Amino acid sequence: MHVVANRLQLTLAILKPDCMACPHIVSEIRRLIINNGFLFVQTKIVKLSRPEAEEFYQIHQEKFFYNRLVTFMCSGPIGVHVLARDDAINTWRKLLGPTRVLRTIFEEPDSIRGRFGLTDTRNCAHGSDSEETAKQEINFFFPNLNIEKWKKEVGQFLKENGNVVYDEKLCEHIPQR
Ligand code: IDP
Ligand code: MG
Repeated sequence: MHVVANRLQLTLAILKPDCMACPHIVSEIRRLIINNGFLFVQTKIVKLSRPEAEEFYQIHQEKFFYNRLVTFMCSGPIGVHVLARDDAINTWRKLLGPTRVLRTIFEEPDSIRGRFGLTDTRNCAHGSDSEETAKQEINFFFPNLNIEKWKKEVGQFLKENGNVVYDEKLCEHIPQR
């Protein structure tokens, strides 16, 4: 496992209800995340209430797709992951591929959305789009995670060649202190 300790960045990834309904797709995406050098910092599987989904996507409340997006996002369990890597935000969005699946399946067929997305709304997974939104989104799901403290402590630990082990059951990398 190689992680660039001094440029760690955190992002929020969500495996959406369409994806979570297919265990083999969940496994494949988790494998891709690990093979692309990310650490799973925190994981939880939750089902959002409608008000929670509305709050998470409030930035889109004026968009034509808002209602169907919120309905979809609270239709079943979602897998929520805080991921860490150097350049985590852009790297995860690049792996995901563009938002609109019906174009992405032609333009970036090897991306996650290209391979597994169903429609423009049911597009398999989410990724934060900036440091600012990553912070807000991580805080939305994991209010007790102190991002700066985590980066400092785990960054230092990794720089000193500290080892992390992936716990498949928890879907988290655990520092071996
Ligand atoms: P992103 O997820 O790639 O950041 P956003 O523009 O932030 O894309 O949109 C949030 C989510 O809203 C998308 O992931 C998708 O589920 C849904 N969405 C975005 N644009 C459309 C659209 O044109 N039609 C239907 N659903 C859309
Ligand atoms: Mg977005």
